[in-house]
Amino acid sequence: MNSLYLNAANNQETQRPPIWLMRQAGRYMPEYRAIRSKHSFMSMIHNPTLAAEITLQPIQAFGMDAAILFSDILTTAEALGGHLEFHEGRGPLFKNPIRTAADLSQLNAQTGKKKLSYVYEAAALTKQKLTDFGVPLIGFCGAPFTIAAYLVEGQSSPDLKTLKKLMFTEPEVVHHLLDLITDITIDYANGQLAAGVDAFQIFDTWALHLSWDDFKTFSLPYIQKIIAGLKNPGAAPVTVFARGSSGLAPLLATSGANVLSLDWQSNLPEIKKAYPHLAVQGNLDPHILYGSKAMIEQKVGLLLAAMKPYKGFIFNLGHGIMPDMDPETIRFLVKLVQSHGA
Ligand code: 1CP
Repeated sequence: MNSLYLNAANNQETQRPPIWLMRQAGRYMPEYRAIRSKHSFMSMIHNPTLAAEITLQPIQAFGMDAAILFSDILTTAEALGGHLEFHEGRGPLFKNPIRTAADLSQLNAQTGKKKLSYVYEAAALTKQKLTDFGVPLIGFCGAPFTIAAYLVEGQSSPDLKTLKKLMFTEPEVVHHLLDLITDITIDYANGQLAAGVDAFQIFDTWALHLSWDDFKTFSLPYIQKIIAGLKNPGAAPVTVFARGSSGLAPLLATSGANVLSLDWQSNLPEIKKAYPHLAVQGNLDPHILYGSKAMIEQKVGLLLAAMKPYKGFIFNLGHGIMPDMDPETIRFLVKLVQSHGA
């Protein structure tokens, strides 16, 4: 197996940095849109055969050094009892937002755990199909705070006002919700690892709204609990991603994760220097990919040069590929990084 990604994630020397890209399977690919035109997003993630096929699409087309399972972070929220729908152009929608102590009774972690086997089937099938390509498979989940944000807000929110009101009026309700999410997520992470994923990533996309203190109260302990709850610690490297990570990096470094996945505001070499025992992943601003080839070469060159002295670097974007990006640009980027040091 191509071990560049796993070696870098385990903070070992690699001949060149591995590259994979958040949202590498998705709407920017015509192959994805061809399947999507016939199925709803939810039916795609619930179908292990389609999920495996879509996971492989970017590997077949561009040859990234790792695959990430085609799924979504909201699977746990749905299994817990959230009535999840995706509406074209609007993103996720929960028809039963959780905003009071009474609402919590709609959620059940124990029955929820039994509803996620479709993801483990998708992971196992994908692993089988990946043998021909020889790249590792990354499994993932949402961090409890980010999942709570969707369950409380009921949809994507610019400021998490409803959740924040609840945090500062009835914190015990929020902690109860975070406990339920953490419980199901520990089971979920172990289920994916048992199905064969080689690495695991925790996405705390909405942590950027939290102050330092509130991240310590409402997010970090739950991420720590998930990582501490892995049955086979150290067997598969764990990455933690947060937006707003330049400020939160010192706290993320205490999460128990092996890899810090950082957004483009972070000074990657400085963070690597501060936490030499951890690997870092990131952190090209994805908008740069709208620029000319010369611009992309310049910006990628700067990042590669800045990280050259360090082991344990995984090239990625600071956030996901946008749906309107040109697949040829993605091909160009992957080749550019893979020819580095050759
Ligand atoms: O309409 C469509 O075809 C669906 C678009 C889509 C895709 C391709 C969604 C809906 N999710 C995904 C796949 C996905 N989501 C992956 C697959 C692997 C890969 O990266 O290739 C992963 C890892 C995610 C994770 C995810 N989902 C996050 C965390 C990472 C991030 O982008 O910050 C979040 C916040 C979600 C929620 C979600 N799912 C889909 C959308 C449009 C959203 C975001 C909505 C919002 O802004 O709140």
